[in-house]
Amino acid sequence: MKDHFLKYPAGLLLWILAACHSDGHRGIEPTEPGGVPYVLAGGLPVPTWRTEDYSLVQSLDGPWRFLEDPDVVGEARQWYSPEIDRSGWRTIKVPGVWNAAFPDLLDYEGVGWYATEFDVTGGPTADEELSRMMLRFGAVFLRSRIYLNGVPLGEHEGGYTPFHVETGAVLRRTGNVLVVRADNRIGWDTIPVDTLTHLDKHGWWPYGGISRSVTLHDLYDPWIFKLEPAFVSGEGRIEVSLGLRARSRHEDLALSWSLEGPSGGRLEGSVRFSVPGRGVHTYRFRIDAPAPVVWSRGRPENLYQLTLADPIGGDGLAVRFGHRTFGLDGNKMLLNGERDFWRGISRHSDYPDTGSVETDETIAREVSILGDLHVNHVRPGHYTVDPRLLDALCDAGITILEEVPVYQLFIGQMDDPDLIAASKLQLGEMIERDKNNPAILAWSVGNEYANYFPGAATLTAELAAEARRLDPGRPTAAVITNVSCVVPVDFALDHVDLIGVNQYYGWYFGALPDAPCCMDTIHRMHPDKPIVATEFGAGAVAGNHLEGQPCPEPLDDHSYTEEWQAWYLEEQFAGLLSRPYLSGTMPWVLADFRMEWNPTTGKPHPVSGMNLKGLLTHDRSTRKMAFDVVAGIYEER
Ligand code: GCB
Repeated sequence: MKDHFLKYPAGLLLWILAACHSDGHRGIEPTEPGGVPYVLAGGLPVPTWRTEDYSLVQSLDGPWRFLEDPDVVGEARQWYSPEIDRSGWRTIKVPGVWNAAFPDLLDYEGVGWYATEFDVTGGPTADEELSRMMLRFGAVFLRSRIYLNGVPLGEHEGGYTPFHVETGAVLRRTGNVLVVRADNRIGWDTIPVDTLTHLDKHGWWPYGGISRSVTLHDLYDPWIFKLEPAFVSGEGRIEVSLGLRARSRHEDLALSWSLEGPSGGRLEGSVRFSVPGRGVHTYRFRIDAPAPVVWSRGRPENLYQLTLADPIGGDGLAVRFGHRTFGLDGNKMLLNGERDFWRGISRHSDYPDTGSVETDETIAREVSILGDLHVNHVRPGHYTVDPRLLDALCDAGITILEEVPVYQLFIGQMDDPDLIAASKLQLGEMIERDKNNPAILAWSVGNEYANYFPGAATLTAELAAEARRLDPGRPTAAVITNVSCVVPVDFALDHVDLIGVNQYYGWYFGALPDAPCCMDTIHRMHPDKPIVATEFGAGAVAGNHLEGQPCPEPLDDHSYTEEWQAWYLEEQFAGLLSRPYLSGTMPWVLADFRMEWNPTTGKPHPVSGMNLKGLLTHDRSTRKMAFDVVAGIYEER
């Protein structure tokens, strides 16, 4: 933040001029209620993902204690109590999920308890101010209850989005015992849901427990939870939306900001504002800057950083953002004004040793593999992924379709008001966290829910409306199965801007040449909406080859050989790419991953509990033949 250097003379001049024109103490406008939307989760507003965070006091990651609770006796036996003897508990590294950490718990679906002890090593010096602290959990799958020093602090549902609990007077300077009760049972009433298609079996591994970092924060008064800068339609003007949560009234606070541009230029200023009292308050202010340097896949370094000093003198809160346009023109997508085609891939956060936990290494390796595959776009999961992965994708110039885990909901689920509310909350938590990332092009409101039943209309309309309320500039998407190609009925797609179609012709059903016809049907139903082939693929066991047979093998079309998978994908691409209206192809899937039902085609599935449609093996060490096929097609486009 302190760097001032300017690399480019032209950029320097513009920034100096702009700095001269920006009035140092511009007023800040409180907005009407609802003027800047936000989401409340567990009583606290969901904060923006940040690159620097003045509120951070300490990380609580590291070795914790863990005990599984198959008989659900932990509460009755007070396992949350600081006095409990935990010498018999296992040790787990947090972030860490039990199914990956302990081989004997690979299949365990139930309750697990995590515990750690800590002293407060920073934050306010006065003991009475300790009560203003907050614990942040990056993600805990799926339902969690938080206890501090034996006192329940809060609960959260949703395994992929962060949540926060205030410590109140329970926090002590030393000898704190933090206990997390996590429950990874997916039910009819959770999001993701237990699906009717595969009762009790899930489409990806329900890795249970603490899967992202745990941190302790000092909630200053006021606490800045939201910082969203955006260039106004390509002009130099930046509108900044700000959200504060206050515990008291403040008159005439000064908030200083600094803005760093991609050319190394820097602007500074400050705004004054008053906080009318306790509660959540939102504001808007303006920064005059030179016209934006556009973020694009080719120029991913074109990012800005806006830093706010904490009004009472912390280290600063900084967010990255970038300017690009992504618009729809009939059935075409336009990125920065040019026709966009997603040379894409879908993937899961799933690794043999860490399960769903991303580390710096898994993220760096994944982004480098995506580069080798020549993709320009990714659907990173059927769920909200680690924000560090999204930042890394942004830095690599790979755009993103981020999805909420509204997965295969059926009648009775799609119209369940509680499930709609839970889906909406998870969608809101995702959008509020990630909105500043310019690589995210659209929000997907769900995958393969039963769009051919009327209940899909309300679900889709409500989710799309929530996405638009929070982020009016970004298109919404829904991903459907090929059922609507067979029976051209749909109740969802009218409510979203973009359509994703998953089809497995020639693998699960039907004949491969029918794949593009399926797209044609959806195109006829929605000629003015962009359509992306969001999933298609076939399984192969790495190292399994066709011996002495012509390829494709004449009779047996499901041999799980690398040749057959490669041939299948070539044929799919040939058919799909012949359709000029199509806006993208995203084979399923980057790497093999654990799933609970066997994605079988009628033949015995060669590796139980593993989806073998990966272009790479689960550990990413081996590339199947299909990897080069896809890389070759994408390199040429
Ligand atoms: C799908 C699902 C995806 C599955 C895939 C498969 O349609 O969206 O979650 O993993 O098919 O391989 O069956």
